[in-house]
Order: sequence, then C-alpha cells, then structure tokens
Amino acid sequence: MPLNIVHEANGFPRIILTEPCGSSAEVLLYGGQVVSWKNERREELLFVSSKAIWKPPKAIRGGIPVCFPQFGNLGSLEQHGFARNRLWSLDNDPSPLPLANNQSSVDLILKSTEEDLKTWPRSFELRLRVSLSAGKLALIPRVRNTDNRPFSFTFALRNYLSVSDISEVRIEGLETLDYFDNLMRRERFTEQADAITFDGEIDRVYLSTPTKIAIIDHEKKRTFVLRKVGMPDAVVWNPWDKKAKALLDLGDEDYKTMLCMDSASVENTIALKPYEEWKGHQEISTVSSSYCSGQLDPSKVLYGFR
Ligand code: TA6
Repeated sequence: MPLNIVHEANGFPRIILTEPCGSSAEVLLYGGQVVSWKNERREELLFVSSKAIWKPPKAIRGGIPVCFPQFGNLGSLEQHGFARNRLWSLDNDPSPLPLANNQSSVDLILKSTEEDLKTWPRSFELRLRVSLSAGKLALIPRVRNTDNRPFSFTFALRNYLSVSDISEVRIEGLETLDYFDNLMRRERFTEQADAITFDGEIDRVYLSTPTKIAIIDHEKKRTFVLRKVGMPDAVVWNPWDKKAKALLDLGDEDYKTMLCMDSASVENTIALKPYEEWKGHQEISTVSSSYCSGQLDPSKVLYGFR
C-alpha cells in the first residue's frame, strides 16, 4: 500500500501514518522529524512550539528531532548536530529490516553530502524507521559507517512531550542515578529525589538509565512510558520562563505544556569501524491513568504488573 505523502506549501513532504484504531503520526522529510502523534481520541501527544520556525536552516522546535552526529554543544559542530536541519529521503532499502509495506510505518535515510563532509569529514548513512501502532510510537535509528576510517558520534532522539501542566508532572525511573547538570558546568551529581518534579529550569543528562522510564501527567491522568535500547542515557530538559522568553521559536508560556525526555548516547560516544552499523530502538506508549488516582502505580509500569 503506497505511503500517504502530503506535499506542503513550504515544500516539506509530510508522511501521514495511520493505524486501524484511529491514532496517527506525521513525519517530515525535513529533519527526518516526527511532528505529530495523535491517539485514537485525536489528542496530540507531542508538543510543537506555537512559534516554531518551519523553514531551513532552523530546526523545528517540537515533535521528535534527531540529534546527530553531536548532542548539545559537546563538540565543534552546530548545537545538536546537523541531521535535524537536513532534508532526508525515503529509504527504499531498509535492510536488514524487512520492507514496511503499509501505511503505519515509514523508512527514512540521510546520507552524508559533499557539504556535510566539509564540516564533518566522515561518510555515513543515518536511517530512521518510524512505526505507529495502537497506543505506541516506535523509532529505530541506525547509523552505518560508510567511510574507510572509524568514527564516533553522540546521539539523541529529543522527545518533546505534550503535558497538561509541567508543575504537575513527575518522572519515575531516574531516582538514585548520576547525572550531568548542564546548568552547573556539566558537573556530576546523584539524584536524591524518589521522583523528578519540576519547579524551575532543568537541563540534565541522566546516565545509564533503566530501559523503562515513566512520565506521569497527573492532570491528564496519562502516563507516557519510554522504553529504549542502545541509548543508555536520558536527557531531561525544560527551559522554564526566562530561557523560554530568550528562545525566539518558543512561546513565553510554552514551557508550561512541554517536557523534553530524550533517549540519548551522550556520556560515551558510539564508535563504529568502517562498514559497521549501530542500531537504537525507542518506543513511547501511553497508559491512561495516573499515580494519584491509585489506579496505576508507576512501579507497576516500570517493573511490571505482578
Ligand atoms: O539538552 C538541552 C539543551 O542542550 C539545552 O542546553 C538547550 O540549549 C536545549 O538543548 C535546546 O537546544 P536547541 O538547540 O534546540 O535550542
């Protein structure tokens, strides 16, 4: 079944994924970026800034940008690398993954260009499979070293989650872990709280996290469950009021309804020998209930229903 591709006025092809239960996702070739994920009740689950700039070379603030080959400013390249402001293409050869011949999955590819080789002289192929199913959105990033020399990189899938009120959100699964605090010159600390809550700017890289993390939105009685493989770290970012005002492409109040919860490889770079391929896997699902309703205990989400 052919993909449902919409050619936008701004020239960005947009792939619409659907599945029988009524949820949908929208993926742009620009940045290889998911920019919408709606559940079967047509509620938007991802945050996109009210002031997002939808024109190259700016990265689109919202959805799920791909940070490659550099996370943040951890290197000489532009912040978060260049993959998020490049035009990707459809991947007709996602092997060894089987061809996804349906309307709920799409394969994208970004290959190094002459231009890229000037800033990052390594040839690569970056692939991303986006798959939608009832209550779940899965992303499978892969980086292949097509160079004849080894190279290494850092990586993140930056998930801009839509939340009802950030001060009512709680993250479970990162307690007792070490983290780098980007607000404290990347100093290393150990998380003391038994859950992460929000009352100010936060910009942390949690190290070697569990494979499952729960993001509980009390007001919406919704829990996002992030499952990740091949990306050991997790970045938690909310700019809060001052930084939100400083960011041109973010509305002054937008910080109240967004939370970035990234799957990342930041502490240790990923090293690839020539022709080697790295593969990650991330799944975000939603569970409709919340901690305080007593109906759902996050530990059951994280450690399984006994
Ligand atoms: O992960 C956090 C961070 O690196 C912050 O320091 C902040 O700059 C944020 O990303 C946003 O980056 P961007 O380049 O998307 O404006």
